Amino acid sequence: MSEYDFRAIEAKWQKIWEDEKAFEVDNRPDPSRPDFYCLEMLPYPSGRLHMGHVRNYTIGDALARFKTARGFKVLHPMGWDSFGLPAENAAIKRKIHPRIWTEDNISQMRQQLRRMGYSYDWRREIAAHRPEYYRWNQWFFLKLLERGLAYRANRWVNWCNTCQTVLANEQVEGGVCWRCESPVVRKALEQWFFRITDYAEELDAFLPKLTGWSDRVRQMQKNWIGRSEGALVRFSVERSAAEPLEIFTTRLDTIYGATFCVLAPEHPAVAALTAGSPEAARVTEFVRRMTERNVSTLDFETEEKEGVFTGRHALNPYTGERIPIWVGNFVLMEYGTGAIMAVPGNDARDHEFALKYGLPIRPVVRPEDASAPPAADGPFVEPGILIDSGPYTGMTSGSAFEAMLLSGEEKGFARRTVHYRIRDWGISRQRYWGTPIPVIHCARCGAVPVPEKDLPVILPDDVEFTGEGGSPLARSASFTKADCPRCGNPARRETDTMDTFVDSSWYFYRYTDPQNERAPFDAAAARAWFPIDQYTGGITHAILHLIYCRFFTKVMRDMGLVDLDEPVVRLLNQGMVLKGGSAMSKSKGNVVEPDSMVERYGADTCRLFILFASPPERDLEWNDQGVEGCHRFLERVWRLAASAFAPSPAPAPPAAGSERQTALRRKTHQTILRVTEDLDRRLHFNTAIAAIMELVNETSLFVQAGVTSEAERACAREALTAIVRLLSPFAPHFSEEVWERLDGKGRLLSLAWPEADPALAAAPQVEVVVQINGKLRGKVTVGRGASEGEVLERARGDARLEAHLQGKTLAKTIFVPDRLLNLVVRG
Ligand code: ANZ
Ligand code: ZN
Repeated sequence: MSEYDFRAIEAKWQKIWEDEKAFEVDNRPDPSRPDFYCLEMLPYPSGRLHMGHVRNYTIGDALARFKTARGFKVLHPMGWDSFGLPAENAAIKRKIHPRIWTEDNISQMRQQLRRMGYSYDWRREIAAHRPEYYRWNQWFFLKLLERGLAYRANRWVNWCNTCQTVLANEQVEGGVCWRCESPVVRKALEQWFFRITDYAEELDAFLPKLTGWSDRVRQMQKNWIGRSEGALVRFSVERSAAEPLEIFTTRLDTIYGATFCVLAPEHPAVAALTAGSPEAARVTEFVRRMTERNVSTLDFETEEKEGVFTGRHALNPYTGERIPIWVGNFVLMEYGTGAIMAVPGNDARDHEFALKYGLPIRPVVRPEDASAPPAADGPFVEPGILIDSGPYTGMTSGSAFEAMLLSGEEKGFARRTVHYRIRDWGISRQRYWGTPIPVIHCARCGAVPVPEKDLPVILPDDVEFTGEGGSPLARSASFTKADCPRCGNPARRETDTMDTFVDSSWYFYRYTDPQNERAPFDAAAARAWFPIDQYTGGITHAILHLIYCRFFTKVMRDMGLVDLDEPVVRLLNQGMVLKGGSAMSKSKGNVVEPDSMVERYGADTCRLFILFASPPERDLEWNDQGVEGCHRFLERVWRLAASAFAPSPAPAPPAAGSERQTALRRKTHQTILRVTEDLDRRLHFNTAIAAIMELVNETSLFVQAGVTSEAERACAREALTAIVRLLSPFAPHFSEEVWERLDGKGRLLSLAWPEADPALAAAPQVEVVVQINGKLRGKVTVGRGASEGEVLERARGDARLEAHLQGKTLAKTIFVPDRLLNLVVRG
């Protein structure tokens, strides 16, 4: 008997799959095979596959293989999210060009993925850093510009003076630059934005339709979009011809309690309000201090509230009351109108501010339940019943809001509005390793888009990576020198590159038509595969990546490129891989390298363990004994199969066999049913694998007890073939090898999924005697092992038995499983 030589077996099958182009699919619709788009989030090519990747891709691969066996035509592609900072840092540290570093990493990781036996159609591979790909990012940028969805504006960024560069929030660690540790400052920069806010309403409204997404992710997106219904109210400024101040509130019902107004430090009215007044110097100083404060430590919820009085007053349009106007750090210019009315009697932040500066506090809403004890600390902030609110006193918050709005609308100082917390998407990065934004700045014509025929704008090679002095692109003469496409005068090329989230917002469309040179993809190709039936990836992308994807799809729909509203039907966010209770990480020193696992146990063992150890959405604790156990399990199946390796034609199992034969056949067919259901409905790989393990146990016992007759051999073989076929999505090399040895010909891959015979799977029936007060009254037929409750229910459903029970109360039951139910009744 040969050993389970996983090294030879895995290499052999990987070569065969490659030679036979086993996973290549075309785009032609096939009426006999429905299509299934199985997608996993593409990795950043760091150079090394980690267990998180392995988990993500094993889940996707098991599903892709299962669906293929179930008769679907499956698209299962892979690519590289290959732009981004690490390549640039490597260039600075090791003096390797980012492209070379990236390409090396890609070939290493592609090799690692192949070793795992994943069923990708590698002809469809894409990589974001290649001009064939990123030219289409540039093309999309031009289209968004045409549609008014891309624009340039001045915005605050995190800036490091030493490195002369913009830092992402993650690059600011404790208020200092992650690289040089000098303090991070705020700086206003001209940057490019995508107007995702135009789609805020739709992005929010479609969330309930994403029924194949978890509630958790939908809630995270909902919070991020942050829809709030409220009102805009105009407060005129006392002794001023200037425009009234417009404030945004979600609690118009509290307006009788507004005792002051607060403007954001950046509010454009601040300067005019204070000009020439004695407060001007203090206010200017405060505004300067606030706008320069360190953004990274800015957390508006916890930051100590600070402000200054402007010296001016506003008039409450509902009450005519005169209230002071302040400037405060807890009001954000980016939200609402950048101005609020403060109701310290009913709002926590306003309350804190009023206490600090001795401003009046006047509650105007009380709890509906008047007997409820007053809140011990702070104001009552919930909706309730109005007090001290003129004609609105006594109304509920809800009806007061509506009544006040109506009156304000009639008089022209209030209107209904909806605000969204989501901000436009800032896509500018002052970096080299990204898609160049296709714009040329001309002294005469301004920012001029690069004409479509001149795409791609290619990243230049003559750059130096020092890590200092801003973007390396800005120092490349060959790159920055350009003629204005409009007037032909010498001009300067834009040196910002795009956020890498742009690359990943539409890559899955490119997989459907990866070589297209005339368009990002052909509409018919996308139509053949979309929407994505299953998308698997980490929860860390629950917000940004998945919102940007949805936004891009909606824009593409409005451009007429695709005809769907949402790209992803079912979303699975797999849990993390932990060791010793915490996520595997270099700093924790608890990393298990996929390569060493594959070396030691083989890819199939690794895959099996990962799927078996935990349901996909949960975190998975790495466990060496568990891996060992999965390996022994495969060895056990191998030995079991080896006893039947002689490739003789499998005899048909007998129609009616001995009890022992029937029991094994039942288990076989039950397992097929169970595994199929677990994978079809819920992606419960772990319970599916557990069921296969049980079948292996029963089959071993059956074989150990001796297989002597042809009929017994047939039953054992039926069980064994089921085991091998059911295991194939999880341990594909192993299964193919065993199958080849059992069958002598053919590929498991080209075989349909096994079908269970429901009659064979059904539990055998037994007759249970039903007595009432000790007298035999009838019999019911139930599945063997039926519970007392099931038998009783069946008895009640029998008209003759029920006649004996009617109007009586059941005092006691005596139940002997599979035999007898005695009912003691009274009355
Ligand atoms: C008066 C009021 C009374 C408010 C009350 C709340 C409670 P959401 O629900 O998150 O949208 N606000 C408006 N613009 C702001 C800004 N730019 N910076 C900081 N706060 C701002 O929050 C809306 C509420 O947040 C608004 O309703 C406003 O305070 C404040 F008992 O107005 B409210
Ligand atoms: Zn020009």
